[in-house]
Amino acid sequence: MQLEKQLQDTSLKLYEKRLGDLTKEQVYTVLLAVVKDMLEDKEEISGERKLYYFSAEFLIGKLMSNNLINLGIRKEVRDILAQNGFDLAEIEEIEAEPSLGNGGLGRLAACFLDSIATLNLPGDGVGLNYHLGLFKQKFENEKQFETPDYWIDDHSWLNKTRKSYLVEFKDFAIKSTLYDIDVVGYHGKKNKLHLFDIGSVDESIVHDGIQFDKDNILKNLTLFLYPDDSDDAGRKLRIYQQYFMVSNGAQMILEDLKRRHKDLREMHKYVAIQINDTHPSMVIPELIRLLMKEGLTMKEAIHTVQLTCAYTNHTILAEALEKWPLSYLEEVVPQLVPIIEALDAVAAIRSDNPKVAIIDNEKLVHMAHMDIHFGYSINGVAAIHTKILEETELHDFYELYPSKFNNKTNGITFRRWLMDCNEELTDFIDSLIGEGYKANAEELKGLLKYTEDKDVLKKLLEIKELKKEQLAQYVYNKEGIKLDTDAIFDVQIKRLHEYKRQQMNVLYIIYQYLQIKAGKLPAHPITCIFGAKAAPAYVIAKDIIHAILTLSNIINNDPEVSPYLKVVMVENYNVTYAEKLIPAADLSEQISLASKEASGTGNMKLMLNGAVTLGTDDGANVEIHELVGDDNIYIFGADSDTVIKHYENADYHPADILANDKQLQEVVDFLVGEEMRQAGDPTSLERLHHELTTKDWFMTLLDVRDYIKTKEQAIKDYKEREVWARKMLVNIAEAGFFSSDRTIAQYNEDIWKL
Ligand code: H2P
Repeated sequence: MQLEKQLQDTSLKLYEKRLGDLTKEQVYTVLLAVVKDMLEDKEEISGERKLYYFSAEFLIGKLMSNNLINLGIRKEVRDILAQNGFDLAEIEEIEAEPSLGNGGLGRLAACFLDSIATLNLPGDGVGLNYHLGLFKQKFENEKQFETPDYWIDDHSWLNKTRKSYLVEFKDFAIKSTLYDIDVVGYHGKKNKLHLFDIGSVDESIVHDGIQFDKDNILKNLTLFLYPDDSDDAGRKLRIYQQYFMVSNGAQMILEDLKRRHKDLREMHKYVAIQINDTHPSMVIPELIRLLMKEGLTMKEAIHTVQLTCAYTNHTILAEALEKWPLSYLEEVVPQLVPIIEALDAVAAIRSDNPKVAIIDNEKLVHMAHMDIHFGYSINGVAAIHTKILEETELHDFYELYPSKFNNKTNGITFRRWLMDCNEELTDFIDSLIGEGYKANAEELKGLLKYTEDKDVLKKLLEIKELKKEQLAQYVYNKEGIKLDTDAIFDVQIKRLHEYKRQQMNVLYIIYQYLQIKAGKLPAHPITCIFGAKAAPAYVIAKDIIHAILTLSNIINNDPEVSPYLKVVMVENYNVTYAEKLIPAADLSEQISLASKEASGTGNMKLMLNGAVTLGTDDGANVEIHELVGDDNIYIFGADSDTVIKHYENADYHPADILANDKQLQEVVDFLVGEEMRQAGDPTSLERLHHELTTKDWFMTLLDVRDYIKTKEQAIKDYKEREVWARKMLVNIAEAGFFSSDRTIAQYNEDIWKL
């Protein structure tokens, strides 16, 4: 009653009309205003010690439905809207998705914010408000093009605050503007996501896709996440962004401590800072600098900072472990240089091993090294990843600081990845085991008692069928492609990267296509669905997209093949699309080269929604495998020890494999055969072919045979519907471990101690 009145009053106030007479867009605006008011009234979570989660990305997704769930009013709102002639789902569609992240890293940060608030821990996010986000992906001529993602409109979740800080660079200073987004916990209080910005950003300087003048910092600073860093100007822009983020965050933290009359020498008693990947690493020297300005000696400043900061490593790929030339830092933030040099000197006293130096012989600053020396905790994001860090990648550091190392296996919030995106499954689970699992995810195990219950298994299949139909409708509206819901939905959705091996899936598709052409039909029709963005300057990743789209064109238009095989790559894959794809997936493709995928979180989301994993023993797949057992997962490929040895011995050569496997040679050569050249761009296809046959750095050909064999087995097994449904059930039941509530409880217990 109260809520209905609020909605009606707001409707009258904003539009001088009753709710029932508004357009859908107006209803959205009214609902947004009412929910924002409710959030405004929520109490903030407080405590002696507070966490600040610094991250370049927060891939928060649309917030309306999530906020309604966490406020506990979703059903009520749905009823009120229905009485007024509106469908809540349609209203929710209107919201623009914030474009503040790229892939797993940013989505993890978003899940963490949800869990931190839900566990009633005081913890805010600190990041930047990129006006045009990562980019919007467009497909033209079977290729990816990038355009600006204009996600901020007049009505958004951003609340402009009065907080502002002066950030000094070498040649100028900029005053920031702070926007906050309220983050409400499930039936709980709230924290905030702080997004810093500047008033002078000018979207009109962007032309020809996402080109812009990289030197014009006042106009470009918060335009894009991850601006192209293939030239000097781009790399410096990233330093400008990173420093802007951490200096604002650090100033805000110190301001708060002073307001609370705390002794800055004891900052660590009141503050924990989690450095998410290396992008926020400059927070360490910046805090030291600011504390010295407040009168601390360098020794005192270093002491408290290193008890405040903790670092999470998300990848062992060298490209993501940032190393900035000292000369760039001198040009952008010279005030940090003496501090970084002093830290390097302290590190050199602790160890004379050049491999752990902060500044190396080529005058490159290793940001991760600074984090490890001057942070009190370093964690990996899945058991195998942390083990590889300790034993291989960061072994020298592990010897130096064994007790700083710890593992925190990633997690996902079930509010978004089950309750929000799959209400049908949620309701069904509620009916079987009650709602306790929503607060204590381990209770999902209660589902295991139904593994022999035919009715339950049947109902699970029905829900999957329904979600597949919903997805098919959505894909048809967006992409104009008709999906056959009887086919297996085989889903690979993640950032495009060679180590994630979308190209191996491409080879499978070619293999299957040639089989069908030769009259050998698959055991069951299969639809291969991809969603992925490639970094704009990553040429081979774009070639892989081109190969997928070209294949999709050939196969979907071939009446001989398309009844058995279909290929779809959805445009502009994002959180919203993930929420449609994940509940509808049958097979979850997690096929990275073992040792390379730190954890993965899509694997957890898909499992929770009853998809069965087809994957390598990599990242969190290893833990999924342990939980569900051999019968409920399809594992293939070389293990991480074997892969690491191949790299050490430099003895992997794709040509050797091809020389001994004529059929595989034929599959690979199809990429540059007549059909593909006719339908696609020969230059791009040849480049990919050349890469695969001469280099294949991520060992696609090493695993592809086993991959094909295992996938064929999965397709066969899928036909045994009840047996398959049991696999689905076990996966859902064992997913509880992957709740980000568990992950965050562990972070708090071992690292933050809030
Ligand atoms: C990265 C890792 C994933 C990990 C995620 C969160 C960088 O995400 O590669 O293995 O799960 O961080 O820890 P992504 O590749 O999706 O951008």
